Amino acid sequence: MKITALAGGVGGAKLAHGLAQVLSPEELTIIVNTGDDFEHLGLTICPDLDTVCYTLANLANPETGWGRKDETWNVIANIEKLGGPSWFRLGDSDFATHIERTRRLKEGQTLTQITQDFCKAWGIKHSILPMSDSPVRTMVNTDAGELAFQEYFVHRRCEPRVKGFRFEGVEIAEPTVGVKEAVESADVIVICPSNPWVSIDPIIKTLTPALSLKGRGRMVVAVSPIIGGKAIKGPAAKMFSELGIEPSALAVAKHYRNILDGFVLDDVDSNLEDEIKKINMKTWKTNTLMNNVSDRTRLANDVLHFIGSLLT
Ligand code: FO1
Repeated sequence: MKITALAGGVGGAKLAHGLAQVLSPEELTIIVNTGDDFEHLGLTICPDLDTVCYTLANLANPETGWGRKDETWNVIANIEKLGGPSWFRLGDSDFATHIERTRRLKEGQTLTQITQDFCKAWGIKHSILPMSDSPVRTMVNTDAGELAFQEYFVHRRCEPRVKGFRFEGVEIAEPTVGVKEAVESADVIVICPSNPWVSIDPIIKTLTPALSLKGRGRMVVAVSPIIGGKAIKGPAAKMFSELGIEPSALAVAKHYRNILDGFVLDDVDSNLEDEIKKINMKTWKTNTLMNNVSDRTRLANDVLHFIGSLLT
């Protein structure tokens, strides 16, 4: 069975890592959001792509989920001393990734090629694909005006009230040949527990309408990033509230209602199961918290059991 996972940053990376523990590189491909990418300090930074790669390579910082473990901070400290921008915390080892990626992009290599080479260098066996080689930039419409994603997320700490989102460049961005192949050959698409608005929607909007996530018997299954009305990490719950939707696993299921066959929710949300079933999807309840690597593998196995039950 072939599975293609769609992932954003930290939460998505954890499930992708779990899936990579139990599925071979032939069985699993991971497509990653690049809507969070931005140009900073003259470098192209791809936070979600790097988070997924570092996580699968066991190089990720266990405290933050993003950036590198055992990191040092000399470059950013010296940039700060010189009066440069230091609000986006780039570590010394992480800097090397951005410098080398930017050099290769300027040479004309694609983000897909570069990511493939980096994965090889970091010992990652599974394919990790950026959703597109063309830039797509998530813009957040807020009460403080329209903000580029990292400006909203990191610099302004998600404080402005969200009114909506725009994905700049999405109309012209094409899914890559690898992404098309990964979707078309997949038996199941797994939407990882990432923010639906700013991590998964940019992927879905870039892939469709050129590609249909469903189709030819392909199923789509999502894991809720919201547990007990709260996001495990990040502003997903705050975004739902500010957009006038009560944050819950049910709200996530409704968000994806046109594409989902199955939905994985946390045990603490069992009271929502009947409502979710009413919107025409199968459900699976489990502990969706991923505090360590064995949790990731356990959840991945649970998702695979659920998929197995949907296929029979
Ligand atoms: N997130 C923060 O909250 N503060 C940071 O200073 C920060 C730096 C950073 C550096 C490299 C990287 O790959 C990610 C980084 N992130 C940081 C995380 C990132 O901006 C967000 O988690 C994602 O874009 C949302 O998925």
